[in-house]
Amino acid sequence: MNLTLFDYYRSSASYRVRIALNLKGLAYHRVPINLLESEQKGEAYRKRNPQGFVPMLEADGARLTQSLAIIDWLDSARPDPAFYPADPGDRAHVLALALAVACDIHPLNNLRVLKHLSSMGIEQAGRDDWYRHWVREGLAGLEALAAPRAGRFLFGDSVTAADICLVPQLFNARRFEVALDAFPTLVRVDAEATALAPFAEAHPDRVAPAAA
Ligand SMILES: N[C@@H](CCC(=O)N[C@@H](CS)C(=O)NCC(=O)O)C(=O)O
Repeated sequence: MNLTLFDYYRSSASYRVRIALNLKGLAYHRVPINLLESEQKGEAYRKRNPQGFVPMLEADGARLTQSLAIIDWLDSARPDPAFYPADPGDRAHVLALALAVACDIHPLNNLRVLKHLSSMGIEQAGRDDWYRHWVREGLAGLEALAAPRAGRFLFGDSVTAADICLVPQLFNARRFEVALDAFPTLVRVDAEATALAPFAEAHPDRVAPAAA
């Protein structure tokens, strides 16, 4: 497979896809897109991804967007190790955990949202408060949903798509100094997962551009 990932080192949606590629043992070429310079909104990049977001994966010429769709495609193309349990009910639970991050937390705190708050005159302290509020509220829901069925990982003892979404979200939460004491299951699972090579090798510090 010829794989090219267009990403940004600190983008958590990109971080998810790097983890997923590593878990599948797939080699890929990275093309960094600088979000701070708005490269994702430029004409050249929008020709590849009209939504103007990272990540985007080119796979043998096909252009794949949306991190969870890319992760799902990877799981179909390379089923081992599976990102979802086989049982339909368990699968729905894991997908719900992943979506709790990808749909309920992440979009509220995206760069374009924070920039818009800024353009509405909301100062840094207000933007930080916004960020922390939605992360705390989202993580509280995720902790409550995950804890009863968590094992070594968010669901049972194997890595799933839920862990792939959790780790980048906690990286972001720490970056914005959100206290995580109230989320013991999430913090414990994050420590388990980040100790694994496919997660460690996808970490923003490992893929950061030299000058960052
Ligand atoms: N739902 C999309 C979200 C993609 C997304 O929001 N990416 C962010 C970086 S994490 C981005 O490109 N932001 C650019 C912007 O906000 O202008 C996914 O999961 O791939």
